[in-house]
Amino acid sequence: MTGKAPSAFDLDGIAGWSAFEQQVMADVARLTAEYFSPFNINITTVDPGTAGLQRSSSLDNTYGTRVCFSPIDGKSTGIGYVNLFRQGNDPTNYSTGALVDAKRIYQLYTSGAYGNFDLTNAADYGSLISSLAQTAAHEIGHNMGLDHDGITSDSSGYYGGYNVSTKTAWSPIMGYTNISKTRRLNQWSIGEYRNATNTGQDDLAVITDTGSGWTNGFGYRADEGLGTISFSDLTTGIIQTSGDYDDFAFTLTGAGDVAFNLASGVNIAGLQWGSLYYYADVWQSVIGGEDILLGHYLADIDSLLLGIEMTLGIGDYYLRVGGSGYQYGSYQGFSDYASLGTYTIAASLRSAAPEPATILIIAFGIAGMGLVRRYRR
Ligand SMILES: [Ca+2]
Ligand SMILES: [Ca+2]
Ligand SMILES: [Ca+2]
Ligand SMILES: [Zn+2]
Repeated sequence: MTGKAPSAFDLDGIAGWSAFEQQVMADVARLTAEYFSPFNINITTVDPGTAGLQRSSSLDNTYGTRVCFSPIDGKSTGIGYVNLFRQGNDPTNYSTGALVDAKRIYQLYTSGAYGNFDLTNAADYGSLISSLAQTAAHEIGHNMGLDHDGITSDSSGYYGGYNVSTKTAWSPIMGYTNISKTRRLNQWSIGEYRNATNTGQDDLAVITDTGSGWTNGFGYRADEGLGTISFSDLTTGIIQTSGDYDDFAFTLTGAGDVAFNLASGVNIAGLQWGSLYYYADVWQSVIGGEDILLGHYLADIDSLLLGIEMTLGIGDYYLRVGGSGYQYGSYQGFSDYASLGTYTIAASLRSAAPEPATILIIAFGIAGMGLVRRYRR
C-alpha cells in the first residue's frame, strides 16, 4: 500500500463506534447509494477486494473506488482524485480514491458556527447525513472526472445552492457542502442554474459515458419496464433518466376508493432526502382509444411526499411516476434534468360499492303477501 492509510471512522473522539456513530454510518451509506441509484453502480460497505476495485485495462469491466471517512488536513471536508477510471486505477494507493472528513463535517454541525443544530431533531440530523453523503458523492464525482459547480458571484468556485421552499434547498452535488437545515435535494447538474460557472459539463453524460476506451463506462441502471401496482405491499421504482417515467397498471373489478402515498429518496429519521422531485398521474386505459388523464399531481416540495385519493369505477388504470422540475425558470427553481432516484408507492383500495343489500322477508303465510325491508349497512 502507498499513500497515507486512513484512520477509523470517528465523530466523537472516543475509540469504538457509539450507537449514534453506527446509525450515521448506516444512514450515510443509504443516502450515498441513493445519489447513484440511477446508474449501473453499486454502493457497498463490503470491501470488493483489489480486483473488484482495480481497472487494470480499458477492457476490465469490474472496478470501483473507495471512499474513506477519515481526517484529511483539518481544512478540507473531502478530497477526490480526478479522473480515476479513465486511466486505470490503483486501489493499493490510498492517494487515489476519495476521502471524506466526517469528523470535521460533524464539528461544523455541532460547533454552532453555522447555526444551532440539534442532532436529536430529525431535520437537523438528516441535514448532517445529507452533508456527509453529498460529500461522498461529490468526491466520487471527482473520481469520475466531474468538475466543480460554482456561481459567478462567488470566487470560491463552489455553489451551495438555494432554498426552493422553507424546508427544502436545492444544491448541485459538485458544489460545496452547504451546512443548512434545508438541504433536502442534492442533484447532479448540467450548470443550468442562473450564473453557473460550469455550464459545459453534463454530469449525467460524463458519469454514464460508455464509449469505447477509457470512458467512465458506467451506464444507467436498467429501467423497470412496465409494472403493476401492489395493494398489499410497497411498490418501488427508480427514475433513471431525465425523460424517464414509470407506469404501474391496476384494474378495478368494482368501483372503489384508491389511495396512493408516494415518497422519494431515502427516509432518514422519518423525513425524505435525495435527488428526486416528482409528479404522479392517474390514467384510465382506453382500449382502442386515447387514454384519459384523470389527475396530475406534484409532490409536496417541503416533504417530498405525495398523497392521492380518488374514487374510480370499474376499469383499467395506471399510475405514472416521473421526475419533475420545480418552478424552473424562476430564480429559485430547477429543471427535471437530475430529478432522479428511487421512490415508493403505498397503495390501498377500499371498495366504494355498497355491500349487498340484505333483504328480509317476513312471510305472513299467505302467498303473495309480505313485508320486504331493505337494510343497507
Ligand atoms: Ca467513536
Ligand atoms: Ca477489475
Ligand atoms: Ca424507471
Ligand atoms: Zn470538490
